[in-house]
Amino acid sequence: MPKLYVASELDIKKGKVTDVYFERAAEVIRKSKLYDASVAMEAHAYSLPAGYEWAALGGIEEIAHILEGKPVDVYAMEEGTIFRMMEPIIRLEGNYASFGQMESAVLGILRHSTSIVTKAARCRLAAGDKTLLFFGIRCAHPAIAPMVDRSAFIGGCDAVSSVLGAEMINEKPVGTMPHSLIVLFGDQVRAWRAFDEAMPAEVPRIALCDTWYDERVEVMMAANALGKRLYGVRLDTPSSRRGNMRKIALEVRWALDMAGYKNVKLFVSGGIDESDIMNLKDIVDGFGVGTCIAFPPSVDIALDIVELGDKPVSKKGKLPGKKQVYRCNGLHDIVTSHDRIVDRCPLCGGSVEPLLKPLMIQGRLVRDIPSAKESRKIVLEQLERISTIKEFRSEPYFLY
Ligand code: PCP
Repeated sequence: MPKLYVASELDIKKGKVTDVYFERAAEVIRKSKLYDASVAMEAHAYSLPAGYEWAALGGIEEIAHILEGKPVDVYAMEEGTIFRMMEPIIRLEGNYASFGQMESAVLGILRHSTSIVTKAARCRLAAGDKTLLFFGIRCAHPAIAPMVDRSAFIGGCDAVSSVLGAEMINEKPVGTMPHSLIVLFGDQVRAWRAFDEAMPAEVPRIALCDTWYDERVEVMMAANALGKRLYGVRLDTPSSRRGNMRKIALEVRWALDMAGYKNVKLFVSGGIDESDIMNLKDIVDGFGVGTCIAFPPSVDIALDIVELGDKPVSKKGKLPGKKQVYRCNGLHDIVTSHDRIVDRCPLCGGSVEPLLKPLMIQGRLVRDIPSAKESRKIVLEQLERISTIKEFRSEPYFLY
């Protein structure tokens, strides 16, 4: 019987999704009777992908879920928090034997979600106030599509196209129409009209205008066919025909405006990345983005022991000791020892707040898990502040 190669929630919670060396380490610990190895482990990214000065945290809700019930204390930044390289983003404390085997799953969740949240946030920053829709589940295995959707939404996409993904974050899915519908009708005007007749009023009429003819020609055909009911047009011009997408978009916009269709929105999709968003955002109203968010550069997060018993330790290349990160309103971050209280930002004198806060004590949640919408708001507020900072420091300030 064919099957899906996916792990169940139970497999993950039981620590079966692990590297074999963690299983072997657990066996050695058992046989050596190293039962009381109490540790603190911190997750951090000691470098970020090229061109990144920050990343945005994802995966905290899922990590809380898989660690629930284990004798472990967890301190974490809020999901959606923008962080810099070398900052601890989450700390696990407890007996190594009780959670060490979860490292692969914890990092897998953190890295995958954070990489997507971060890329979506970069696209959001590039798009400014233009609409950013996530069309990316066709790039991901369906078993994890809702995670990909949720991360893209938290990062700042306005909506996701996926039915289940939207349902799981209490949002409405958003989309236009596929080329297959137009090809089935064999006539774009018949397809647009049929869509208009069949769909309830709340579904915006966004005509896909690139199937057979020149974009400008199809856009005017759609405007003439649907008139005032036409909400927008989408151009998904194949790469083989894209001499200059900016000029195509400009010409389409001009033609619509000239014909009295200033209100008709213009959306573009297909192979759109941050640079395309920057290049087109003054002309178009929105973007449908898939692959570049669903397959982002990987934010390399590691989990390291920083305290053994009550002694600071670490492997070389990492800073030993439990840490805290304080942030001021100017988005300066101060990394210091976890037990040092910092009241003021040493860089600007502003008041500061600790970012690592208790999430679980002995496997029990001690704070509310924000909704995807709330985490998204956290991202957007920080992006707003980032956009006003002239020179963003990519490293935190270290206060020993
Ligand atoms: C668009 C495009 C990609 C989707 C959106 C995301 O789909 O061709 O498949 O783009 P990206 O991953 O390149 O960013 P549609 O035009 O709806 O696809 P179809 O031709 O299947 O109708």
